[in-house]
Amino acid sequence: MNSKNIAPDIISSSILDVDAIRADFPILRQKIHGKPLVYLDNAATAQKPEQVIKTLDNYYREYNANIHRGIHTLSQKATEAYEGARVKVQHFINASSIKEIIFVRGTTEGINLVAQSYGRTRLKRGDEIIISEMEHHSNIVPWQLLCEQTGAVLKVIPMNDAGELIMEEFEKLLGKKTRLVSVGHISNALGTINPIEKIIKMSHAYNAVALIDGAQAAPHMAIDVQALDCDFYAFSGHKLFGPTGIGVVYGKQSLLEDMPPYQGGGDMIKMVTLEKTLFNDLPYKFEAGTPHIAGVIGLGAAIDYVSDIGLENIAAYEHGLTDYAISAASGVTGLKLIGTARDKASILSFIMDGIHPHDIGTILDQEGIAIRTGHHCAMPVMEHFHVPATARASFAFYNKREEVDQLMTALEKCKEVFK
Ligand code: 7TS
Repeated sequence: MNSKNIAPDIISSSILDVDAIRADFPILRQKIHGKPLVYLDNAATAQKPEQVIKTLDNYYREYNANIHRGIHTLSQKATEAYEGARVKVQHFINASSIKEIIFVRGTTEGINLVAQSYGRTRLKRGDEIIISEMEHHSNIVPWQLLCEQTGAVLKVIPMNDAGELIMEEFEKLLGKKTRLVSVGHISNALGTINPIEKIIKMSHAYNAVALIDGAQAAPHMAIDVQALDCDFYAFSGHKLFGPTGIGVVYGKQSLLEDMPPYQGGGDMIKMVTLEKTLFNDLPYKFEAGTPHIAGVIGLGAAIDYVSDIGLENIAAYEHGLTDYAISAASGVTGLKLIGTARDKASILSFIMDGIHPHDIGTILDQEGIAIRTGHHCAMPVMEHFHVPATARASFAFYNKREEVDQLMTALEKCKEVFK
């Protein structure tokens, strides 16, 4: 089919066979308060396809065993599956080696690992760390803790009222003392896609390392850590249609080699005497104790699932869906979008005249529609826009335009209730 003559929104709505995709997600078949579930809280956590659920079930039924230590068949099978998932992650983000893929609990633990292992040994009093005004708390608090521990100073890139980073201000913050820059790829509270290529380049020009919080990006766009040239990249499995309690922090091998372990325990050692320990090689040096084996294997299955659909297709489809939702929301009088960046992904944060976001959430729930309301663990964003909370609808590739329409109808109903 020659797509050149077809309107872009028709192309984007037909990129994916969404009905077939939805059939893979058993949870989406249920009713809430007698209405079909409309799940629009994907930025908090995404639903799991049958392929992931079956992989977890199969692991526990067929080859549950501890890894890296057993000579028996089950342990070898579990180890193979666990390390196989590491290779899947490596390809998924195009890392140059499996040594650069560290399994952690999630984005939060990934950032804390870098703050404590890299930051605590490298930073000293007066050094500067730069984050942005739109960060999730998990990309703020670990740096505040590090500053308290080392005497380093935290600087913040401000944003404009559209929810875009002010790059001229970032340029001004960079200097000889900048050691580390840590920014979100996509804001969970606003949906802004940040110009991270530029941010990474500018950071490197000042010899600072750059960490990217990819929690909201990994489910929505293809990530290539080598092309980005970021030093660290963290994301969570549960937002990527995988299990909770598992995530990844990527780090450049040259940096990870020189970093001390984050935690001590089994599996991260080569040899222990009561006087001294010889640490294991990468990536095991950073994976102390029995890891979330099922989680890692399930994450591998989730990566297979999204890779089969294709991240480019997902991004194009969701782009169309987000544009459709933004345009539909503009037809709801009294609704104000929070976050109107030109480059925006899958998230619609909003407030409504005279209705508290929590009331919106409650009424929508009665209609079977799940959204999140609150500060979204990004209180500085709320402060910027002088609101205590927003209502937030966040989309995944299994969401349809009909669901956006249902959301808008339910918002009109909210207005009726509070008239
Ligand atoms: N960074 C961003 C940008 C996030 O959106 C989140 C979670 C995290 C870090 C932390 O991820 P975790 O998996 O370690 O918890 N964001 C959300 C949210 O928007 N609603 O619930 C969790």
